[in-house]
Amino acid sequence: MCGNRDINCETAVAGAEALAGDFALVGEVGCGKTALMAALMGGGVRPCKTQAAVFYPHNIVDTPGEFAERRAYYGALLATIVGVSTIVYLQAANSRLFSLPAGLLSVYDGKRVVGVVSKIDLPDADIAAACSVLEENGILPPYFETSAVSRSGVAGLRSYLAGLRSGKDGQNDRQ
Ligand SMILES: Nc1nc2c(ncn2[C@@H]2O[C@H](COP(=O)(O)OP(=O)(O)O)[C@@H](O)[C@H]2O)c(=O)[nH]1
Ligand SMILES: [Mg+2]
Repeated sequence: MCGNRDINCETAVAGAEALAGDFALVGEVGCGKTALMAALMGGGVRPCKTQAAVFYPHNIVDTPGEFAERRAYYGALLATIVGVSTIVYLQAANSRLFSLPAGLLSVYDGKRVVGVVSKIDLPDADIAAACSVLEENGILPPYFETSAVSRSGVAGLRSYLAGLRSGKDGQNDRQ
């Protein structure tokens, strides 16, 4: 049992066990973190307003967009990501804004930062522009392009993250 009505714990725990991740999803409010988490988990998570960091088994963490967007929450963001080895940063395909000050994701040495362009199904998606935003802000390519709606790119990201856990480093090591 868990107290969050938006999470079906059995399904989410099974999804987390399969992924066995050790990563945190980070990005601006509404960029699709929780929807992507649900897609990665194979269900069990209802996309809804994320009010606090949500911790799943195996150190898989969904963060609220406010952690990235508001200076007052940077401490909370840093305290949350200190325990994970991989930060998955989402840039919505229809957004040109980068939600963090330069360098915040590299405060800790040795963390892998993976760039994801989310919501690629949107009619106003500009994937090339979103990739440029990531690169301009120090997140190195290659990037995963995903849609939680069409599920495009989700399996590739899932197997990359699962590969990190088993020490295979996925298809691309972005350390
Ligand atoms: N079209 C589209 N909508 C998405 C996608 N991912 C999330 N959304 C929608 O965007 C809104 C915010 O998603 P959410 O996952 O809660 O964003 P978060 O604040 O980053 O956790 C919701 O209405 C989702 O249904 C996507 O890949 N494609
Ligand atoms: Mg959320």
